[in-house]
Amino acid sequence: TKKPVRVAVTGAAGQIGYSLLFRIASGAMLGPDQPVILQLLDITPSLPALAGVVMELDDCAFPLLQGIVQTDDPMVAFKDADVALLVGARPRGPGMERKDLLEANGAIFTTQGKALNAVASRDVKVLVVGNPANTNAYIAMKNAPDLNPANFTAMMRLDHNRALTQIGQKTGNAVTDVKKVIIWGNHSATQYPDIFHAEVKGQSAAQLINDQQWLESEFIPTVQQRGAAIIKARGLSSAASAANAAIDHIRNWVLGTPEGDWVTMGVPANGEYGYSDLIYGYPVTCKDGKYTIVQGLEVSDFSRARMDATAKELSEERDAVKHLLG
Ligand code: NAX
Repeated sequence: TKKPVRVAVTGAAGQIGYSLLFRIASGAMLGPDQPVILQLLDITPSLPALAGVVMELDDCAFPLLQGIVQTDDPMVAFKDADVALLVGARPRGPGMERKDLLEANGAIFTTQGKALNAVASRDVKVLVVGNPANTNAYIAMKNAPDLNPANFTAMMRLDHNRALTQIGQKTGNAVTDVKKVIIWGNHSATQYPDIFHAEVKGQSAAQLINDQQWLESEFIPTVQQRGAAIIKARGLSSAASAANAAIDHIRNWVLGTPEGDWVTMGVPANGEYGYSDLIYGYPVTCKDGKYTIVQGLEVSDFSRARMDATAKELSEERDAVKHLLG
């Protein structure tokens, strides 16, 4: 039997946590033969609620779940962690400016980056879900100088999955027929969902759809604003779909992407497509537990303007948190 994988999850008592933990424990993330130990972190006032979630995990009697840690101390939660899902974050409160949100979350991700640096597995795979996800991942990465920066990623997969479904529905095809979409840049309303490399049943999606009006006035804004539409409809932010995207992100990173397709991950930019010193959404393929950015794709002027705009927002976020970097 395989050695258990230690999976740390922060914000474990929250909404996304409630959808995420049960699927990790069931084997949906790391495979049906991979035992796991859950190392759950939340803030002190949320520990009673976390205890309730742990009671429910116990009551599932998951065969793969070999242990559960509950704590309000990141040094305990991240101890020897192989995978760290950083979900917990400070939500934007009434009257809170973007700057205040960056500041409040900056403090959380500084502490968590330092704790990962001190106690996590040297190969820990980190996925930041808590918003602003890309900049939070950047802060954690900068506060973990002993870990490989490439192991810090931000979640763009929900946006990627949203785009797959929009294209499938528009063309009347199954989501499995749609491949190679890209969400460039930031997990925010400036993200650029790109269909120009996408394929539907092997055919160019852009040529098949051939509708610039739909692209600019429907597809791009629908994907960009989907989070807000869900809050409006549900009164709460996306949770089950966000948890599903986190599962997809880690599963592909660990177990690989299928031949002939790629996924979007927010990863450190080192000059690819002209961007650097940011956590930027790129198309990646994964093999043997490592991702590779897909290089050399042709970029039109239409795409470049949008890729630059989202990079500009990311560099402004980065500059606003410069004082928090290790
Ligand atoms: P909830 O407010 O339901 O849960 C957040 C949990 O985090 C709470 O239990 C809270 O006590 C905990 N928490 C707060 N500060 C913490 C800290 N310092 N250490 C550990 N735990 C802490 O939010 P939920 O709906 O679960 O969303 C979590 C985060 O995901 C939010 O920042 C949200 O904006 C973000 N999202 C990111 C998405 C993405 O695609 N990247 C999509 C969905 C979601 O909006």
